[in-house]
Amino acid sequence: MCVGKDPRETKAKNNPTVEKAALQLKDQQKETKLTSPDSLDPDNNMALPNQQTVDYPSFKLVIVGDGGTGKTTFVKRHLTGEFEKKYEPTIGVEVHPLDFFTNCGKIRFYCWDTAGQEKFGGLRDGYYIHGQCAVIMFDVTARLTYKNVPTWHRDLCRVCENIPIVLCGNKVDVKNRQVKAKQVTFHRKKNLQYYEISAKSNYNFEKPFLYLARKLAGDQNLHFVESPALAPPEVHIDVAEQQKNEADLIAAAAQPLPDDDDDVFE
Ligand SMILES: Nc1nc2c(ncn2[C@@H]2O[C@H](COP(=O)(O)OP(=O)(O)OP(=O)(O)O)[C@@H](O)[C@H]2O)c(=O)[nH]1
Ligand SMILES: [Mg+2]
Repeated sequence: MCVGKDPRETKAKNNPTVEKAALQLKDQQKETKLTSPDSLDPDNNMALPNQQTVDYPSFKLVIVGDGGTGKTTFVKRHLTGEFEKKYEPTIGVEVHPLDFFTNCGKIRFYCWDTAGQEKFGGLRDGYYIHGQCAVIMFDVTARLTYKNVPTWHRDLCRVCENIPIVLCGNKVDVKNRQVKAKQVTFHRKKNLQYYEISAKSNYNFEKPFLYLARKLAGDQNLHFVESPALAPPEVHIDVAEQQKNEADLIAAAAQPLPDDDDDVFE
């Protein structure tokens, strides 16, 4: 459920523009049956007006999360082959088309890379309108960015109901992480997919896109037939360490959810 106690929610609920857009989205989603690759709608482009549109299925992917968690870096691995060492906060939103080749044909994600920092947030809710899938990113080396995940999720779901969402814990290449794999439980409460990723080492880069493509196509067997051209890894991940993290995640999934009232993280 996406209803929360965040004060911003009340503000947006009273905002007729956002409300209207959300209703329109609901209608649109009812009409568009994304149940099989055949029904992927090639005209359903979510590019900016001055952006090239394409004659293969394309989807608006909204990427949110605190400032500095690595959203822009993640998107740019695919796009430019460059890793941004210097942190330059995104202002408002940047839209990047990312193409993937699947056994069902080509698919494009228009990645709406939003600004995490409050002061650069711009239209925020407005950027979410007509979002068809989403990535919520946090930084495993910064506890606060995980604590803020529920707020990002609530804000997003207020505008985009029932879209597939992937939670990504980025920067798993860093040795002393603050958010351990087994402490990540939010996705289980809200039925999201979770991946540990490292934009810097390309670790699991494709996983979020593959998950979303499968959901949107309604085909669990969809797979990528070509790897996207990525920049060479900047660092190499400690494979043994990460295998342990993945094992911890699986073990944690078998445990009952912590009995905290929605989203408290110590
Ligand atoms: N170690 C490590 N650093 C990373 C990784 N991904 C991003 N960074 C660094 O994190 C910093 C922030 O990255 P950005 O991609 O600009 O963060 P953002 O989420 O787009 O930030 P906003 O635009 O403010 O919302 C940069 O200095 C990146 O070099 C990663 O996987 N590992
Ligand atoms: Mg950015």
